[in-house]
Amino acid sequence: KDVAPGDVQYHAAPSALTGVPMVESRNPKAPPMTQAEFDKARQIYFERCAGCHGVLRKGATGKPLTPDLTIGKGTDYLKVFIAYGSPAGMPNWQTSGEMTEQEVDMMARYIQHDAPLPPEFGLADMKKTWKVIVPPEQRPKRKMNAYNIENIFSTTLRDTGEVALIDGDTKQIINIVKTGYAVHISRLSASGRYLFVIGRDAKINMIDLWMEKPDNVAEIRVGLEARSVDTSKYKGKAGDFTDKYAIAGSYWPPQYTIMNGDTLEPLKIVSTRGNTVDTQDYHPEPRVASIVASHFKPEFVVNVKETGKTLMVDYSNIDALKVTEIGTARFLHDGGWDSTKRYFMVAANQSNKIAAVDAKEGKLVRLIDVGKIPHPGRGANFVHPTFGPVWATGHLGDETISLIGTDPLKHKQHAFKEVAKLTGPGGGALFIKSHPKSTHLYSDAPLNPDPKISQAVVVYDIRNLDKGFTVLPIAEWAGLPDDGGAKRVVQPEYNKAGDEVWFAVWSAKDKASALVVVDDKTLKLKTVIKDPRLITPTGHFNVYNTQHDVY
Ligand code: DHE
Repeated sequence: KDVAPGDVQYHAAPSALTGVPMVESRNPKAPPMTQAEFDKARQIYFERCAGCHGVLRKGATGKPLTPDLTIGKGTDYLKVFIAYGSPAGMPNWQTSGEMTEQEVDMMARYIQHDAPLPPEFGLADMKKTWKVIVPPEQRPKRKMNAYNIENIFSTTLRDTGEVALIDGDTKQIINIVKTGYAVHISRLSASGRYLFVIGRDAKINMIDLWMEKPDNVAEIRVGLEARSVDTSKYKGKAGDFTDKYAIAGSYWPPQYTIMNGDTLEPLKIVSTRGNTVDTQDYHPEPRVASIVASHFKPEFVVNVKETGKTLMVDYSNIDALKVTEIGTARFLHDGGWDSTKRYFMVAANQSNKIAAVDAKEGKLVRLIDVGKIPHPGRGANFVHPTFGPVWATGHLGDETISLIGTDPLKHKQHAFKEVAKLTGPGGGALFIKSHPKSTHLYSDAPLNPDPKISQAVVVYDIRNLDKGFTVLPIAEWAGLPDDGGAKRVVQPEYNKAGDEVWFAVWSAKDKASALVVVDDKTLKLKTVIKDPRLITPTGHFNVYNTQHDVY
C-alpha cells in the first residue's frame, strides 16, 4: 500500500526510548555485531525506525521486522531496502544522505537480532517520579490573578520541553512552564482550573491556572513514551466526577493509568496488550493513541492503535473497573467529538477509515471510508447547507477533506457517511478547525513537500464550499528573518469568542518561530506574537475550547 512521504516524516521523530536501558539478547542465527555497533544501531532504530515498525518490531505503519522474518531475507536484501526505500513508503535512507553505507549495513544486521526489550513501568516506578509541588490544601482558594483564564492559550514549545501560557486577550506571555520532553498535547480539567500537559517521555505536568502566576503543582511519569492525557468530565445521576480523575495513555509500556485529578497520584494501571480486532492475533505492543472523556457517562474513551479497539473505561468504581471493548479498525490515532458530543469520530489512519463510536450506547455506529491516511486532530464541526451537521477531517496522504454527516435524527440519509470531499491544496495536512460562531473552515498542510503549501493555510467559506479555498500566507505574514527555517504552519485554534484564529509558524530549534493571529471575519492578519522564548511552537490549546470540546 502506498504511504505518503509526509506520513513517513511524521512518524520518523525520535522516540523517547532512545536512551533507555533495555534487555538485550543476540540471535545466534543472525550475522555478528560488536557491542559498539549494536548500541549505535539501537540508537538509530529508536531515532528513525521505531515510530513505524514499533518498539518490538511487530509492525504498525511499517512492516514487521522480527528475526523469524528478517534472517531468511538476509543482509544483502535488507540493505537494498534500507538504502533505496520502497514505493510502499520506506524512506531511502542511504540515497537521501541520511545514513552512510556502513550504517545501512549495520542496520541490516541489527534487525536480524532479537528486538531489545525496554523495561515495564509499574506503580512503584511511577511513584518514584511523582511530585506534588503544591499540595491541594496549600493552593489558592480562589483565582489569584486578573487573567481571563478561559481565553488563555497553552502552546507547546516542542524542542525545549516547555509550554508557553499566553494571555489570549493581550497576547502577552504569562509564563513559560517546564514540562516533559517534546510535549504532545494540553487538556483541561472539567472546571477549567487545571491544565494537564503530557510529554513524549510520558511526563505529565499539572498546572494551576488560579495561581498568581500559573505554574506546576504536580508531576509524574506514567511510562517511558506517551502521547495522550485527559480528565474526568461527567456530572449526573451516577455522581459528580468533575476534576476527580486524570488519565494518560502510553505507547510504552502499552497501558493507561488513572490518577487522582488533584495530585496525579497513580491509582490504577491497565495494560492494553491483547488481540487485534480483525485477525485476532496477539499483539504485544498496542499503543494508546487518543483519549477523550465522555459527557454522557462516567467513561473515558481510550483508543488502542495496533489492536484497533476503542475502550469505554467506566471510572465510576475504579476498584471494579468496567471496560466495554468496541472493535473498530486498526491503527487508531486521533479524533474528536461530533457537535453533540455523543459520537466520537476517530481516525484508523492506516486503514483509511473513520470509526464513529456512539458514547451513549457504547457501540460502533459505522466504519466510514475516507481518503488516504486521515488526520483530523480533533476534527471540525459545522452545519453544511445541504447535509446538516458534519464533522470534517483532512488527510496526510491526499489533498482531500472528507465531510461526514453526524445527525441521525434530522439528516438520517447522510448520517455517518462521507457526504462530500473538498479539494485542498495538497497532502500533508495535519489539523483542521472551525467554530460554532464562525463561517470558516481552516486546514493546514505542514508536511506538504512544497514550502508554498506547508507555509500557508487554506480557508473555506462553509456557506459556499463550491467556491473552493482562499490561501492565507501565514508564514509570510509572520515576517520572520530569512534564516532557512522550515516555517511550517501548523494547527489552527480559535480564541474563546470564536472571532480570531491562531497558527504556529514552526521552525527548527535554532531558527526563529512565531504565532500568527488572524481576524476570522476579514481573514486579515491581526497580530504576530514573536518572542525569543517561543522556540519550536507546534500545538496550541485555548482553555475554553479545549475544556468544552469546541471545534
Ligand atoms: Fe501528534 C495529537 C501521536 C507526531 C502534534 N498525536 C496526537 C494524538 C496522538 C498523537 C495519539 C492524539 C492525542 C489525544 O487526542 O489524546 N503524533 C503522534 C505520533 O505518534 C506521531 C506520529 C509521531 C511521534 O513520534 O510523536 C506524532 N504530532 C506529531 C508531530 O510531528 C506534531 C505535528 C508536532 C509535535 O509536537 O510533535 C504533532 N499531535 C500534535 C498535536 C496534537 C496531536 C498538536 C493535538 C491535536 C488536537 O487538536 O487535539
